[in-house]
Amino acid sequence: MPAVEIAAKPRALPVDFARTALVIIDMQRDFLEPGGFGAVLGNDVSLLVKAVAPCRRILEGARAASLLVIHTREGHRPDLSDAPPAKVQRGPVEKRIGADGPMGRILIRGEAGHGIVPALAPLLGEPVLDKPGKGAFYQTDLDLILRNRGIETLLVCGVTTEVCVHTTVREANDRGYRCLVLGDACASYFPEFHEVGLRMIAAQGGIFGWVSTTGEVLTALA
Ligand code: TIU
Repeated sequence: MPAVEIAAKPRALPVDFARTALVIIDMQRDFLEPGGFGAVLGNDVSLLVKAVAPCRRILEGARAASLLVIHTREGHRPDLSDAPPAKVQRGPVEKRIGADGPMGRILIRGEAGHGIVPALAPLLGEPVLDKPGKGAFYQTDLDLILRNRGIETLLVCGVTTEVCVHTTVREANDRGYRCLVLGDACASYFPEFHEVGLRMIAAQGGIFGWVSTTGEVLTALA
């Protein structure tokens, strides 16, 4: 498939969709629903819910175009053996990773809160990566999966913009992938961090990648 130009900041990006994957970061109930980890920390989760519909639109578009779709989830083993003590031992004991929350143990694999929100549920055959860190490359086989498929460009969306999306984009950029971040399909508990996070990606000639929208990508896919 020839390259198609997608309007983006700081400039349009030519994309070969045959070598492009959609990566949806951590759209988990723990972050998005009342009673999850994010809400327990005192965050307004409605700020994140705004990203669900754009994520759904780009997910449907990617599936229709047979793009590789990858879902990630942040979380840990029930025995916390993969959770660094420095990550666990923060904040009040009752709000830490592994503590009991309204949707099961916080950020523990297999618990209800760890699951992806129903609107974005993975289909059979779509890789779901469980990651112990903020970045999707750290201690996962994401790079191997992408290289085996000849992927060179990532469409990235999910939550939160300045934490797991940013960390993943920085990791991907250093590994040679072009990252096109879909700004409207990302969100943060801190709107100002979301805005500045997107600006940071596109600054300095696109220091970490490109920033666009679901609408621009869907137009290019059509
Ligand atoms: N997925 C992700 O961003 N994990 C976080 O912990 N984000 C926060 O903003 N806390």
